[in-house]
Amino acid sequence: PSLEKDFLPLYYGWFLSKRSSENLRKTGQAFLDELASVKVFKKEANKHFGQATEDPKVKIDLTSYFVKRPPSVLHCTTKFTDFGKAPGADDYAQQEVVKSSYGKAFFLTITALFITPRTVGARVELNEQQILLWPGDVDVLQPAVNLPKGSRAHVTLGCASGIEAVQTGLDLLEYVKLEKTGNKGEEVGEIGGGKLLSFGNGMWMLVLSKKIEVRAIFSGYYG
Ligand code: ACK
Repeated sequence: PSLEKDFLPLYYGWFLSKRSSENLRKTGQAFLDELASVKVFKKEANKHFGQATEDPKVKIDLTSYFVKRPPSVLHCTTKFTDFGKAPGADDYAQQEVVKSSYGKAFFLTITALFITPRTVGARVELNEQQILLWPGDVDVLQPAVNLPKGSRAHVTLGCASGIEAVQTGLDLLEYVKLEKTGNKGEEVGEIGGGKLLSFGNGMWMLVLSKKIEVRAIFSGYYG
């Protein structure tokens, strides 16, 4: 037994395989491209995505709007431990399930893609085994909105200029909060891949008709 404290990572999470990362990036890209050409989106986008316009000849470019993209393989954060400084970091790291799962392979299920004026991400549906690795203190929207365990599970695909990646999970919690209060979104129609829902305020979600399975390794990121 070491006398020294374990050196904790910046965050724990599932790190997608290179191939799954590439595929999910492409799917996200296709979503942005197609959304940008949807008439109702174009009409409303002006308000929320700055550069957009109603002029059908002007193409909305969501790819350049979400200018900050994860540099390497994509991931789904479980616990942000901030090298041990974050609240609950030690408790999380010391769990038997966290230690025994470290370095193990998983399949994650992606059920939807979403955007807000701040972020674009993929919604992850955790199974019973994966929920065991989910921290108890992260599905919270201030002030005091507690949402079901795993609600925040996501993969960040991009952020608008000046926005940090932590925002993607908070944006997803915002969707879950709306769903909980009975706002299931307005069905806009079918686009490639699934059903497009509008929640207002620049919040758009594509519910995938065929869920996407991605391969991922549970591990820590040390930066
Ligand atoms: O996209 P993400 O889930 O959001 O992955 C990145 C990763 O950690 C490295 O920055 C997430 N992250 C950053 N700060 C926090 C935080 N305070 N709480 C939860 N997740 C965070 C970020």
